[in-house]
Amino acid sequence: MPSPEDRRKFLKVGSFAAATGFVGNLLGRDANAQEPMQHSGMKQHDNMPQPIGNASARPEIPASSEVAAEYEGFSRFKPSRGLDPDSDYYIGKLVPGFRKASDGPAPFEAPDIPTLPYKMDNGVKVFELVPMAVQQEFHPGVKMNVYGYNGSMPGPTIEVTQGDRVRIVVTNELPEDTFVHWHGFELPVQYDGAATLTQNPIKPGKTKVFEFDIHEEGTFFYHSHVAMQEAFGQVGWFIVHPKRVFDPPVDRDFGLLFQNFHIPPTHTISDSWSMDWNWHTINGKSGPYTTPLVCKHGERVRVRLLNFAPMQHHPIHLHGHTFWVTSHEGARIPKSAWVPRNNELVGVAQASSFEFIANNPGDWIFHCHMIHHMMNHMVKQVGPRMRDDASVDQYLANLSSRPQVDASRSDKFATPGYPQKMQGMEMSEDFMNAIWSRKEVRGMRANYAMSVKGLMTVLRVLPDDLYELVMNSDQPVEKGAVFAEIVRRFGDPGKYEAAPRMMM
Ligand SMILES: [Cu+2]
Repeated sequence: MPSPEDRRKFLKVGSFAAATGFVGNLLGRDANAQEPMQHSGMKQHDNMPQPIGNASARPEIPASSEVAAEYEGFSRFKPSRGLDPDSDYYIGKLVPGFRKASDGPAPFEAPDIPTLPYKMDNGVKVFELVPMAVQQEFHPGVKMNVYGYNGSMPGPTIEVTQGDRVRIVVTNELPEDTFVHWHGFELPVQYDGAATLTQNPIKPGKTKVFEFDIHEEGTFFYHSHVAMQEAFGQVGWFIVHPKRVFDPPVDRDFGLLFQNFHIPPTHTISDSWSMDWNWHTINGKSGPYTTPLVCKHGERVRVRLLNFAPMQHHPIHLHGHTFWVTSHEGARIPKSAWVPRNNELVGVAQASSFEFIANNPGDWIFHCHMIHHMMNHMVKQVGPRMRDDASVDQYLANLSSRPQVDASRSDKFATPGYPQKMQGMEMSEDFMNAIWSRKEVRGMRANYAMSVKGLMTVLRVLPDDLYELVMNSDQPVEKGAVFAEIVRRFGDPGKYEAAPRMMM
């Protein structure tokens, strides 16, 4: 048994090798593009990008708004708790958004998922839903063959209001039978879509019409009621806004739909038989291709989370904020039973809503906390490497030429864990261009994509002027500039850490 001192040395050497190997891999094409790695204790704020915007760190309530900045010790503009756990305003519990209830519900926004259009027919909202095979780009250039609806995986969002009557015309374009279940609705039994218990299968090329009244409100979803089709991705949001907007109203209503797949290396088709899951998607994308949720400083935000993993629960964690769990599935929880959390376990086929005041500016990671879910395409690549750095091709034709087996640990693989050297993780120029092509990521730290992986996304809380810059302007924004500006206004600029520079 090595001494603690030896173990520390072992880990230190291993992790340093891992870190430099990782960065070196990523930047391999142009080593000069990277500045020397900075280490703590060094003066770094010289690298701070130029100031952008000129607002102070003291945001003001818009003149037209009737809301306040402070509520019994809780501030909508800075991290704070409020004084009394029994107060309506403790951790921002009932602190209103800027949006008035009379403006109706905030629009539902699930990044990367389209909304299903409808037509009115004599007071009925008519939707056309087409179960079909879909090619879905989990990562830039990484296209997987999955099942979805109307060309999308997850399927497009059905969005209605409590009290609506809906007609959903389902035409099956899959090569096999399907069923569609309207998850959570209290509807007449023959429309429930439970395989053969309540209806006959919808055959390939055939159409079935579902029609029912919706008296509930909340977060629902539709999905295939064939287990293997569920594991292939057949699910979509079915959002029902309440007839009377809830008090306090929210400014943002985001949706994050979590899924898992098992797709072996070199395959594009999920193994729905698997007990293990190596690809993880949020709204059909894997981190860092997941699109950040962007809101304004001081807003009241709702995030609806749906876990549609086939087998695995997700402890979902948001940094920098405490949220209230305000609903589960199709029901608002009475306010007296709301629970404040920063990590909430969302079980398979469960939907939970989180509400909070975005009072802490910055780029906050929003992720599943299970370590195998914080990584895409987990495949075994750790431990002793039998033939280190040798390509199989070199000796496949002539096995007698194969390299010597070396079962000892080499320096490179000294750290007992992953991701170590991130072997096999491709971050080509095209990949990085696609990552940075989205407006939602503008001004984030240059190497953010190295740490937002698998079931991870980002909540960006931006002061008004930076929100406008990122989301609504064409002005070029240097990588890291928005982050630096937030540190400058709200943080500790003297301790600013510049990210290693990258060409992309
Ligand atoms: Cu998870």
